[in-house]
Amino acid sequence: MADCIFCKIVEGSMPSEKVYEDDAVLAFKDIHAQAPVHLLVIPKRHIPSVREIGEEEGALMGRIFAVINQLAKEHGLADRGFRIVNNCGEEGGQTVHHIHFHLLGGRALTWPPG
Ligand code: D5M
Repeated sequence: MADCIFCKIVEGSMPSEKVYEDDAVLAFKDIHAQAPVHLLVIPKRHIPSVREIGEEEGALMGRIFAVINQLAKEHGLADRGFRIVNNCGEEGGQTVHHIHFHLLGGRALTWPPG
């Protein structure tokens, strides 16, 4: 999508600090890090939110979670624990409308969220 900043990151027309890439999935550092490790894992294909996820996206979602698991291990989070966050829609706090999963860790995270 032309006006989507994450599509621009996928295309390479907007810079990012990439930490993982394959044919379908990209991961990069969140520009407003909320924890020592704060990565965003996205499908390269533009999907606006979880509301557009169906059975057909099962393999893609499996790949995304396998990538999250790999990144958690690589960043020393597997033993310590970590959090995966998806914000969906206006009241869910979603600000970028290209589905993304936050991987947060490296400190003790509090609950509940605001
Ligand atoms: O989270 C959207 C997240 O995207 C938020 O934590 C900031 C991050 N963001 C926005 N623009 C960029 C760029 N250009 N690089 C890296 N990270 C970025 P949400 O769940 O939609 O609230």
